[in-house]
Amino acid sequence: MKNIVIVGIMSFTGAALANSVSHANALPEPTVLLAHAGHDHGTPSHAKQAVADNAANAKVSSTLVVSGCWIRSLPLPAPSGGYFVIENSGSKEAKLQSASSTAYGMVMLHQTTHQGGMSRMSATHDIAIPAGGKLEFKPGGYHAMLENPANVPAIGSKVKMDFVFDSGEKASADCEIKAPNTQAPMSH
Ligand SMILES: [Cu+2]
Repeated sequence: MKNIVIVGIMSFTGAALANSVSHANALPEPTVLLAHAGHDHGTPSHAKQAVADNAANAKVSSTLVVSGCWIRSLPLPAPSGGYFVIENSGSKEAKLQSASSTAYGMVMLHQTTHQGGMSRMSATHDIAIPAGGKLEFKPGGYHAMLENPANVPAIGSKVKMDFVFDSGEKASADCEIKAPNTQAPMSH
């Protein structure tokens, strides 16, 4: 069967969007329509810098742990997807505010939703991880979208990602770069 792919048009503006090209064509899911929708807040460079500063200044959390991080690396100019599990062993709900990586110029938090046979991605933030619980970021759900690599990381290498939470704390993970056709690992 031939996948029908319609390239999403991002509605925000800015230098980062020179590459507002297809997210979709390398995803192995039987995508019918995959459009980038609902972006109303692009990340101007000063905001990006603020995110990086937040990560640099934040204290490492003792209760929030990110594990199993991997990145499905797609050929440029497509953005690559980042997937991981966040566990919160604390007694309070935590909200993930942003992610960043020194290897990529821009990292956004996205959510894929499915409705009426269509998949669409939208930018999101303040993603809640319940007290004593965990949240899996995976293809077809919440994920990070990584754009503008300084140098395209080699398959099999690892890049560090930082995650900043509403508590002002951060967690970091080493994320393995995987090939475009990598399927999501089986979840438990
Ligand atoms: Cu996305």
